Amino acid sequence: MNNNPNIHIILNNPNLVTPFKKIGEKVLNGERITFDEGVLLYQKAELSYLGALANYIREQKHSNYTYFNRNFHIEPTNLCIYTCKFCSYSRLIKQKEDGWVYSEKEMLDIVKSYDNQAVSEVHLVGGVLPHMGLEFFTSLISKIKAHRPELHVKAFTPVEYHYMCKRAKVSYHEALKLLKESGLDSIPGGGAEIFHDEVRDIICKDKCNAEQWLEIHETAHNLGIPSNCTMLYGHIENYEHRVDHMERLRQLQDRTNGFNCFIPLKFRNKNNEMSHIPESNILEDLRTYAVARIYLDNIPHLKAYWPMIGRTTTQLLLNFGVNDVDGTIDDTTKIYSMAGSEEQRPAMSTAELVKLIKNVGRHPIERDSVYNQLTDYKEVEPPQPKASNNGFIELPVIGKN
Ligand code: V47
Ligand code: SF4
Repeated sequence: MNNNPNIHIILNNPNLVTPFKKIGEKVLNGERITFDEGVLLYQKAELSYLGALANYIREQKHSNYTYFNRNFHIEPTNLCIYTCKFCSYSRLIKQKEDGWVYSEKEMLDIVKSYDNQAVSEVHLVGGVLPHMGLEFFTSLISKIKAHRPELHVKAFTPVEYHYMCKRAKVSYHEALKLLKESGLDSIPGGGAEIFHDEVRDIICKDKCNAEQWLEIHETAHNLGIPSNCTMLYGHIENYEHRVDHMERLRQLQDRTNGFNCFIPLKFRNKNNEMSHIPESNILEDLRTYAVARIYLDNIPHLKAYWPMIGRTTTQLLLNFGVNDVDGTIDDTTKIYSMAGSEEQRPAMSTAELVKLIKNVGRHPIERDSVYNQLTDYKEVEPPQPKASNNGFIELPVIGKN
């Protein structure tokens, strides 16, 4: 089912100017657009045109399917030695009273608290602290796997990997090999922000740089560890910076084919050092996702992280290239506050998420972490949530790396 105006109607519009006709033809022919064309799309393309192109690509690649998985998050700590200006979640070491640092046992207890739930993935990521190094995390991951071998461990970002390698005086290859042997299955997309130095030097100067981020993902891909990638947009960056960011990801993907999905992350401005910067509006959000779908022709999936972007925008984005809406869980105990999130209650059960997807005419599929289909919810009734806390469901957290 195609929810957008037919791409041919858009492309046959006599008012469509030559560069956009050419880009449209490239998309129809499965050809790649250039850097300049990416920038032009951001600057000048009509939203309906972008939506038609992005939706065409989405449906060519994934038909009407919309994926989600059942996962939970663990953050070892919200203290961090780094000082990214956009980070509204972690606390500086000097503000320790607001922070937490979990022990290995506490984190294993969190894993065990999901023993009776049909979750398929744990997403493990947090701030960077000196004592949480390579040894600490290899031990933690191997104990998680010993307890629940089939649970997919998606863990850490190049920010943490770079720091732990430096401290342990080992290469990226050695560390990732060791972590893989301990049970690491994949790497989430965080820490990418905006690669270009003009932006990175201002918003997150002290953590791993673009080259290190890309090298760590390339090393992981070469070891058979798949990963995701992100872009933090809507702050001080311009369109050239965004396309440069996607260009670097596209080039790496050409070499390794190791990225599963791209996740544009809308900058939220509450409780951080960039609060004076207004947030992007919804039109800019739709535009950003659509251009990403068109530009990143070699990355299979485009994900909307619904707890941050919001439910309604997520539904709209399903017509602007998005085919994945991240995770859900059906039972929980606590709610984190997530400064600046669109959602007052950023948590959804499987049943709610299935409904959200079906309400905009899409076909919900529960997937595992590497996009194998687990359950087709077109006909199947989703499980009803076990409301352990007045119906509230634990929300995934953001702001790490
Ligand atoms: O790298 C931090 C972002 C990222 C803010 O791979 C912010 O499946 C908006 O990468 N406003 C971490 N964004 C989260 C992340 C992620 C999330 C969900 C799924 C996956 C995946 C990855 O969060 C950080 C940073 O770019 N972030 N602060 C903020 N104020
Ligand atoms: Fe630390 Fe990550 Fe926050 Fe930066 S974004 S301060 S690396 S937790």
